[in-house]
Amino acid sequence: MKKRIVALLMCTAMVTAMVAGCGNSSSEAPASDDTASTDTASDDGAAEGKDITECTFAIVPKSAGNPYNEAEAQGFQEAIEAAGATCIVSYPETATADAQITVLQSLISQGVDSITVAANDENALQATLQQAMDAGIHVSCVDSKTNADSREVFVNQADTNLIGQTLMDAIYDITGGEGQWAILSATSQAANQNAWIEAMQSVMESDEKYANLELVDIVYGDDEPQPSTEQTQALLQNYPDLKLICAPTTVGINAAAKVLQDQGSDVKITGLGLPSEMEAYVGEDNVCPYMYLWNPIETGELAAYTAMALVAGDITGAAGETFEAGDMENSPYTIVEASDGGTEVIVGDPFEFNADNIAEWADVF
Ligand code: RAM
Repeated sequence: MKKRIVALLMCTAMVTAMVAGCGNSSSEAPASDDTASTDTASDDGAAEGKDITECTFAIVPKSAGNPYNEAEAQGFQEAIEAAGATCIVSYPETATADAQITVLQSLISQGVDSITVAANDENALQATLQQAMDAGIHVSCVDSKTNADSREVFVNQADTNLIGQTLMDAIYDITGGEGQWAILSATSQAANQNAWIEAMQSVMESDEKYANLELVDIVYGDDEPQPSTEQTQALLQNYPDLKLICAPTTVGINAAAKVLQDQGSDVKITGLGLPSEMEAYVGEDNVCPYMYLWNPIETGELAAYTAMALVAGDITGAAGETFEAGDMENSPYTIVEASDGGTEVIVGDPFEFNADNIAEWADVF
């Protein structure tokens, strides 16, 4: 994980195979089963691409007002604009599928060339995203995926099972391997949090080592500070023997840490947090001994390179394909099979933030 996004030097020439212009509108785009589609894969498997400098790339984050989403959108926008293409950042009004559908419909009618979405629901966007793909718009996911039928590829911030294992190791370590703990999640429909929670649960069930840890509750703060605060207070009230809360959401961990610190509670918190929001709470003797995340700016950046590679026809989203991502640390990236039958590209590994490094990262994101 790099500390700063160095100037995005990707030149447009790197994205090859440019023939057709961009700006398909739904009215002029062929249906998906139309053999004349501009993006039909050729015999050798490569797609016929477009000149990305004439194309518009949209990103639809989960919600507005969440600094994590803003950092991700920032990375996306910087990479798209550095390549000479046009970027639209469209935040839904709330962290719901319905609000995202409204935004997606608008992007489809504007005739954008590519939509990258952080889905608020794994299945509820399917019909709308299918409509986008039928209109010749490339669809990919970042942060939180749709089902395999509603995307060409998913840009996953870190391997799902590795996140589950990493968080369980932290929970085991901080609790001393025994006692009650609870999860404070984002929305109940969030595909990314649900996948991480499932991964944590399977780690717990697969090893006797975790037998003395009791997961007493999973609550949802909707990725909003106030509900997350209230859910934390309720956990403390309902479970007097609680030892730890794990919040796999930057909004949740921040709200919970504040409650624990304000109450002088002995309950510890860990999970996924932004260093800029958690600096005051992280440290061995603090409410959050340590926590994890990745670089959300880089996640957005890789999502941009992925979308551009799809539109340029450099990739189709199939497992085994490789593409360049400017000066990103792990470039070139390879698309792999995802556990849901679709494909994904993984940005990197989760990174531990602790007393030793929190201050330097707090300035970055
Ligand atoms: C919150 C959001 C986002 C997630 C991070 C870790 O900001 O739910 O989707 O990836 O937490």
